[in-house]
Amino acid sequence: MPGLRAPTDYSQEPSRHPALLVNSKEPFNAEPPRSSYVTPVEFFYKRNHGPVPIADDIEKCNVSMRCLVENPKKLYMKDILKLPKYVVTATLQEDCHEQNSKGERSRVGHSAIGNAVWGGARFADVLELVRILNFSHISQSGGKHVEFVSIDRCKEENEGPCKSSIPLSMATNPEADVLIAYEMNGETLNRDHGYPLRVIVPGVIGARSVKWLDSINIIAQESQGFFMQKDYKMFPPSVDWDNIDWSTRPQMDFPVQSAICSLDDRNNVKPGKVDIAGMSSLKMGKSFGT
Ligand SMILES: Nc1nc2c(c(=O)[nH]1)N[C@H]1C(S)=C(S)[C@@H](COP(=O)(O)O)O[C@H]1N2
Ligand SMILES: [Mo]
Repeated sequence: MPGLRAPTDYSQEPSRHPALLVNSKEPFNAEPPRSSYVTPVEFFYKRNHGPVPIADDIEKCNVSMRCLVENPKKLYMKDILKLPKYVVTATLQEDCHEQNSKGERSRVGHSAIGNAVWGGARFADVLELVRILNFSHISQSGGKHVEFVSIDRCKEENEGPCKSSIPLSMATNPEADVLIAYEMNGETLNRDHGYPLRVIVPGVIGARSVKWLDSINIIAQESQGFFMQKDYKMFPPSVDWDNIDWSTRPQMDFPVQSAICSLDDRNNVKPGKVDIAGMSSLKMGKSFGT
């Protein structure tokens, strides 16, 4: 995308809060310390698969919409800002068992989970710009899935972009609140979280909320990207790296998550009444209570 570039090394990474629990420095992968109901941006978990892209010229940045659409279109920032703005409080969480190539879970703290107030345009409105109507299951040219393609260079994609898709029926459903977001907690999205534009898919694993969005493809089948086909899938315990069958359905559902946030793991308590606070996240990803 003109105006946005993907560095090949980690020399131009943004600065990060020292309280983050770091799993990996390059690419940067960190979990939040315990905080509040709405996770402050600096504490929000960060999950990158390559160096963080740099936007040099925001006016030139655009997202191309193509493939099975009758009228391919380039969407500039100003076009997206013209659409009605929606503000959605949604939980984002990593797939519950993200693993590295050795099959080890990358987890040091509670979990890579956070709740933020995302601001942006609704995908259902964006798709209407290419004449795909709300509540469509299939576009006129036979598109059934919406693929999001980023600009960053991911190791798993052999230095190519991150790709994921969601069904067209979800993207065109205004009530699903799928966003093309430019704000997080009332501030302009920062570099780690996808500046200038990212997707937010409430209630679906974080991997589908593609950051540093470069293009949107309307396609007949699910995205063939690594993160859809060769990662982020749920298997029963009998499956191991030798007998794994990758042809199963990509994981979309939000794993139910709950945690006790206070007391802390090592608190001593006196006999009697104690207050305990915690959180749980539900299927739709829009509620996250304490
Ligand atoms: N372009 C791009 N989008 C991406 C990723 C990435 O590495 N590159 N990581 C995904 C994963 S696995 C998760 S869990 C979320 C994390 O979003 P966050 O870093 O804003 O918390 O972004 C998703 N979108
Ligand atoms: Mo993730």
